[in-house]
Amino acid sequence: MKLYLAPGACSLSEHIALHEAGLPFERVTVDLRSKRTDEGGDYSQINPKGYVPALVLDDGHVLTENVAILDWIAEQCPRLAPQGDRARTRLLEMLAFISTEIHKQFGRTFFPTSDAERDAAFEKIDKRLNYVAERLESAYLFGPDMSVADAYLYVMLRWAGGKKRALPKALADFKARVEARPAVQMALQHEGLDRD
Ligand SMILES: N[C@@H](CCC(=O)N[C@@H](CS)C(=O)NCC(=O)O)C(=O)O
Repeated sequence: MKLYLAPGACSLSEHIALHEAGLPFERVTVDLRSKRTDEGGDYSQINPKGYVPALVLDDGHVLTENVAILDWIAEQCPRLAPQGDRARTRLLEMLAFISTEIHKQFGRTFFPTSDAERDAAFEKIDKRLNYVAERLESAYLFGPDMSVADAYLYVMLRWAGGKKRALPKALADFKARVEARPAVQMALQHEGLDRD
């Protein structure tokens, strides 16, 4: 299995989740501007969408989209999925929320066409992170155990930190808790982010 990633990008979620799952995989780094991989290949041939992440399975199938890949990893390693009634639906609900309501807004802060657009995006991000903070009752999103959704949320909080956004205490504590995990440290180290 090969994970195509860019350091610090949303693909860090899958990188963390794969380490948490203990699944064997190779990392391939993609230069998002040139679309070349560190193996010397053309990434557009792997994922014609041109963005990371992509996960190439051992049978050659290519998985794309954070929601789908994280859900697939949780299927391989059920302890990274929530348990109980409607667990799969709850997981997809949270992954979709992070993807479409938080991740996408960050895109507008990285490449804003105006200050007003950037400010509007931060306003939405802050509101949505407050919503997550309020529903975080336990150590992780779905209780005392880490799930793939926590890996995705962690990456969003890392980005918020990079943008010097103040986090609600519950999320600042959550970020520190996730960051302390050996799998997360390993992923950060492999992406050269452990000294950030
Ligand atoms: N819908 C995609 C979006 C992925 C995405 O936004 N990837 C960014 C990095 S965080 C990227 O590769 N951007 C480069 C590009 O779009 O060319 C998903 O959820 O997987």
